[in-house]
Amino acid sequence: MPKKKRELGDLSVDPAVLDILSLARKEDYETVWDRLERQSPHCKFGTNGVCCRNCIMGPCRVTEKNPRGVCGADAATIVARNLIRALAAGAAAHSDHGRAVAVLFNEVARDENKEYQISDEAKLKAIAEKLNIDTSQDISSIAREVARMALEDFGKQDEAPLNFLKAYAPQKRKETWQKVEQILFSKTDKKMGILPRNIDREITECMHRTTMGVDNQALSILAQGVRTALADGWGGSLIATELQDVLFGTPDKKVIKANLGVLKEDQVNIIVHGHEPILSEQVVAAAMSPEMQEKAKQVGAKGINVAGICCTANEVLMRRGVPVAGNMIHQELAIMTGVVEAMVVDVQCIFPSLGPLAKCFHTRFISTSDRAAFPEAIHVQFDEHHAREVAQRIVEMAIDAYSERDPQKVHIPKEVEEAVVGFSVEEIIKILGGSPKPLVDAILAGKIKGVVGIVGCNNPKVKHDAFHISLTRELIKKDILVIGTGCWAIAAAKAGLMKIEAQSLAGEGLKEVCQALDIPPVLHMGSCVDCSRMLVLAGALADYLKVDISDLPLVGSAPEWMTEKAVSIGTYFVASGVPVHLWPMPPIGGSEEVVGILTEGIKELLGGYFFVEEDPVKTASLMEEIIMEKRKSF
Ligand code: SF4
Ligand code: MSK
Repeated sequence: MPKKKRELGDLSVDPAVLDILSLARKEDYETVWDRLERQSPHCKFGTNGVCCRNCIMGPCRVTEKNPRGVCGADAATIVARNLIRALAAGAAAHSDHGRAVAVLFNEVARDENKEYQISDEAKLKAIAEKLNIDTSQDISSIAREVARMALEDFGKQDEAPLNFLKAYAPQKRKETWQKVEQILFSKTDKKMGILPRNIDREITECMHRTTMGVDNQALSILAQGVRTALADGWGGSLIATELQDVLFGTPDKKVIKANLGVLKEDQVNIIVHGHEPILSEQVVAAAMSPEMQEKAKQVGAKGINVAGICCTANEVLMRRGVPVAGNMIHQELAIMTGVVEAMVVDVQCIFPSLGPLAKCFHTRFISTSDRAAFPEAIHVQFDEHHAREVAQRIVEMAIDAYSERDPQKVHIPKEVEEAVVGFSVEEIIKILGGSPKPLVDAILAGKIKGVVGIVGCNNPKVKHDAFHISLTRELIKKDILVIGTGCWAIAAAKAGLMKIEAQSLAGEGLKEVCQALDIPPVLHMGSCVDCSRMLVLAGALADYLKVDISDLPLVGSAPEWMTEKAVSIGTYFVASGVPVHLWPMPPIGGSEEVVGILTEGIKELLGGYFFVEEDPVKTASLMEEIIMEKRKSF
């Protein structure tokens, strides 16, 4: 018997989503929620992390009755191995993004690529200073040296920690990491390094250690997971953010528009979706050129409208003020509006369902990366050396599609919200008058009790945006400043929580501070790789107060997480000393030992730890308790 579909109201809190979902049900367009229903109930072995496919003597599924795989691996080994394999994949995604930026930056520094340029010399010098590079040299020499040190972090073979981690992590935290390595060695007689040496090496070592018959002890496996996550947060992701700022500009405060209502009936609509601004910056520039705008007019459109989805949206809205059509779960729905001429994608969080769906419309679904192919996509190979030409070709394809639009299929939800975005660390410090002091003073005075950083995704298992919004509202009511990135940030923007008017939703203390600074109580800090901005901000506060990050009243959360990247993000925050909330429960329930290490044992060592809670209001209260406890010794 076919399963009964969930009520629409249970799927999302976003009226634009519900509007398109009722259209999808009427027209029988398949969505992510339909596929989730067909995949449910999910396999319990997978959900608990006790299914192992790491060799062909298996697959093995361990149970109480049958507690070991064919090779003898127990539940703790299998769960820990599965977890760090996911973490390694997430770190690889962020860091491969970082590498692409570093390689391009190196070419620009060497004058080998004229399609891009150094846009922010002040940021370049600030990075160089941190890396102890002589900033009295000419800009190209500084850039070449920064590029060398960034690329070295992906390839050096010595045992020293990453250049960028050494340059950016706060002093006390670096001491904590060294101490933890010594404690682990003295307790176990086994070297358990957690300071990353080379971004690629840590990811490779995760894969090596988790192959059959190598590392078979949960603590040892998880320590390598911590090292790999640190290689991502203070390495790959940080390099991506910092060098993107140099190439494309460091974000500053600006007002943008958010939700599906940003799509325009009388214009050529291009959606950029994925993650890397190397592509999207060029598409935006090409679309805005007078030549392309004129071409669009020749086919009867009033112009070209570029909007973003997912973290590509976050990249171009932070720097260019490009409107955002939605977060991860909007990707199929945007096509269903019938007005998207081109959906242009690169890597990460892109549903392979988009190709077949686009075929029901006039939409050109265009893939661009040699790392990512999709069924029924039109592939236009992106090439950084001919970036403008390729971007122009893509825009022309969108213009050509305009005349094929079927007016019968046009259905644009009216929802649009305004949001104030662009809060890079540099912009926050500028707003604070040049130093973290006013923020620290507000925290010390109790006007702001603490800060919560929220990250991550949408997951159709969780009512879309509901946890993000409810948790954020509860926190600001409690005088807790909320900062964050990724699809959470888009949820908050769509819900109006990033408007200046949202100050009225904050508690008295937070409201007063936000009014004085003319900022919303909820700050958009960028894309998922820009979680590194939150690490840098935490580090700046810790160094200013000469304390460790774990002493600060900070908490993290990934309330609707789904991707392996979130495993890495959550772990690098925990390893940097921040307690991190998660929902849904990660696939570790099959081992009490692993759960114990990640929720308890790790706290003694690193100060951060994970906790899981399903209810947003309860989560906010738990976070407040943690913050108030930290404030006692702050
Ligand atoms: Fe089974 Fe061990 Fe092979 Fe995993 S590594 S599939 S537990 S035999
Ligand atoms: S896009 S990683 S769903 S935040 Fe970065 Fe959104 Fe999560 Fe993808």
